[in-house]
This record gives sequence, structure tokens and C-alpha cells, in this order.
Amino acid sequence: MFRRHFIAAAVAAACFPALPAQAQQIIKATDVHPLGYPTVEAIVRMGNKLEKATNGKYKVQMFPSMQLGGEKEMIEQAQVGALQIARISVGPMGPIVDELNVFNMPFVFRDEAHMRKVIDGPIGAEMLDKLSKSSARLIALGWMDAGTRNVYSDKPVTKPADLKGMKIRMMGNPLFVETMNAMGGNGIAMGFNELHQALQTGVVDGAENNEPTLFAQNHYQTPKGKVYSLTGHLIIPEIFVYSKASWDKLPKGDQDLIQKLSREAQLEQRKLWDAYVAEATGKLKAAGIQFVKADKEAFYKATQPVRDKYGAKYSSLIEKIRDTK
Ligand code: GTR
Repeated sequence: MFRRHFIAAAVAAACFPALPAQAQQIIKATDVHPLGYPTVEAIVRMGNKLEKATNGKYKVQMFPSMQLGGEKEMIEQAQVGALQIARISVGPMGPIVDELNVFNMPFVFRDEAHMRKVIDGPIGAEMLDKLSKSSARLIALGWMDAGTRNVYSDKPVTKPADLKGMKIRMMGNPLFVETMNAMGGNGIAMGFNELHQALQTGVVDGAENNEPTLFAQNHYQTPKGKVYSLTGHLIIPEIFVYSKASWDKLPKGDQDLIQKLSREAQLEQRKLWDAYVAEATGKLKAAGIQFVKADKEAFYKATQPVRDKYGAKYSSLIEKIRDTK
């Protein structure tokens, strides 16, 4: 009896899936990092929840590892609706939405805990709203963590004088080139998708990023990824956005659901992040990568002109960030 019911139910499930296949809408998502990386995993999990909550109406298809190009290309594709979700650094968003550059300024956050408080609170919400209402043609869904960026090269960088004559790759945003120049080096703007080769061939003398990126992108295996100097000059959150062209076609209820799941993804990514930083750091050390303490105070002082230049128009926002405890 039980067996007959069971078989009947199984046949029914096979013949009548929750929704006919053609009704399923594919949401294309992309990230520069590989599967398993915290930012990628958080969106994959968000996609699973969305699929479940909508009975399979939506399916998030993840294109990891720069399959759809670097971050500049990802942003452009999202703007025209060729993909829906792009997870990018706030770095390349600065030239698109000027105010976001406040998050890109060197030493604007005291530490990672401070940055998290800011993105989780009213300032974070206001900035997402500003981006969504700007002419960027993107809907800002949420923030993610990207730790602290430190310089890596084939030799220690403990003070500004150590960077003299060194070409250091920075993200494509004039603010970062100026930051590296103020730190004592020569900032070179370059797409993330060109960086591994540049480190391999010596087109640049180094780069700067968090431990997970140094590890997951195999930069530590290149000649210029051997010494990781804790300069701590940038704490830049990541952001994930939805193509406005695609967003406007979604029913309001589905938009609300995606927004709710985005907030959950923001908080979930953080746990994944902390675990992965520990894992990546351990593996880098095991691979012989040298971690070197640097004179952060000296780099802080050296970069004051950059904060003065880029922060002048946003002094009240910067004050609010400073007052976030
Ligand atoms: C990483 C970030 C990427 C990308 C990269 C870069 O930390 O996760 O989204 O922005 O830095 O330096 O271009």
C-alpha cells in the first residue's frame, strides 16, 4: 500500500514539476573570484534560497572566475541587462558614483569592525539608495566584506621609502593611483583580469589586496607575491548590484524578496569571510609567504593629501563615518 502510494507520488512529481521548465527565469550572476570564495558562495546560497522560495520561478546561474570579463566589463554588462547580478569592489564604482569614493579613501575606516558597522547601519543603507537612484543603471542590493588590503611584492615594504621606484598595480580609479603615489610608489591602474600575468612577468613590481585574493587568485605563486607587508592602507567593502534594466521587469513582490535575501547574504558572507581569511592566511604561511609588519602610521600620514582632496566635498559624511562606534 505504502509502496503503491510512494510510486504514484514519484511518478506525479516526475510528470508535474512545480513549474514547467520554460517558466523558469535565469538570473545571471558573476564574480571575479572562483567557486567557493566567500563572495561567490554567498550569492550561490542566496540563489538557492530564491529558487526555493519561488518554487523554481528563478534560478541564479553563477559565472565565477572572470568568465564574463573583469569588473569593468561586469559593470557594463549589468548596465545593459546582459547579466543581472554583479559582485564587484566599491573600487571601480567610485568613478561611476562619486560619493562612493569616500569608502575608497585610504585609512577612512579605523579597522574592519568599524567598516562593518558603517555598511550595516544607516550610512550603508543611504549609500545603497544613492547608487540605486543615480544614473548608474544599477540597483544596489547589498555589501560584502573584503577585509584589509596590504602591499605584496618580492621584498618587504615597511615604510614609504621602500616603495620608491616600485610599480604597484592598483584598481582602475584615479584615487587609488594617487594613494599609491602618496604612499611612495608608482601606482599603475590595471584591470584585475590582467594582474596575474603582470605579476608573473614583472610588468608590475607588486600589487595590494586582502589575504583571500592573494591566495585564491594564485598571486602568491608568482615572483611578486612572496612578501605580504601589512600596510593596511585600504579597507574597501564589496558591493553586489542588480541590472536596473532587468530589475524594472520584476514584480514588486519578487523585488522585495530579492532585497530581503540580499540582506541575509550580506550577513552570511561575513561568516564565510572570517573563516576564509583564517584558512587563506594559514595556507599562505604554509606555502612560505612572508608576513611583514609595516609602519601604518607613516602610510597614514603620507596619504593625508588624498583624504583632503577626495574628502573635501563629503566632510559631513566623513564625520558621520568617524562618529560611527
Ligand atoms: C578583490 C576584490 C575584487 C577585485 C580585486 C581587485 O579584493 O574582491 O572584487 O576588485 O580585489 O583588486 O581588482
